[in-house]
Amino acid sequence: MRDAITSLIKNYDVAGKYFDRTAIDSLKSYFASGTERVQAAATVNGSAAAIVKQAGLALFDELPELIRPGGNAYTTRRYAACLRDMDYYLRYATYALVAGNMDVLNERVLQGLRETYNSLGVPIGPTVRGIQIMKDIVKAQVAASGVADTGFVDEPFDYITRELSETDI
Ligand SMILES: CCC1=C(C)/C(=C/C2=NC(=C\c3[nH]c(/C=C4\NC(=O)[C@H](C)[C@H]4CC)c(C)c3CCC(=O)O)/C(CCC(=O)O)=C2C)NC1=O
Repeated sequence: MRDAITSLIKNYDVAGKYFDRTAIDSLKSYFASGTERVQAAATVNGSAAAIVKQAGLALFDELPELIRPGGNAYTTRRYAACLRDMDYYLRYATYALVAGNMDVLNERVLQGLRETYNSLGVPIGPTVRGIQIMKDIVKAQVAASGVADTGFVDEPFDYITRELSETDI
């Protein structure tokens, strides 16, 4: 599992090079954005359960067929599995935000996920929609906590979306 710094060091070490201008700029931006990334994680940590619940309600409101007979989230067990998956995405998104690197998502979340979903009939489109709804809720909360530019919050949610759907968003 890598973060912004270890991945940079790895790349430069492989080439046997000192940090150049590009590396220094990316280190500067990683440290400059550090406080805001930690603030975003703290905001999510304080209200993760509520974020997942709110996103789930919004998703099922938008796509009620998911929780009707025949829907993939129909039955208490599958409804709970769906919300649990949303919670995984949220938690790992905060790790990736703090790391400033998406590696943790590849390693812990995305490996084999499409295949699992396909074999269980978990629909990708609605899952991705749920992830995007969570992104919007998180961004609003992070903004409310005083972070002026919440653009960086998009990255892990969009990354999961892209990797899961393998299509442009
Ligand atoms: C930490 C990394 C990690 C991830 C990401 C993960 C996902 C994951 N979700 C699963 C199931 C599931 N995932 C869903 C999710 C949904 N169904 C819908 O209709 C919605 C669109 C969506 C919620 C947004 C459902 C309903 C199941 C149960 C499917 C079944 O058993 O029939 C399964 C199959 C095993 C199980 O039920 O626990 C896995 C492995 N597991 C992991 O360890």
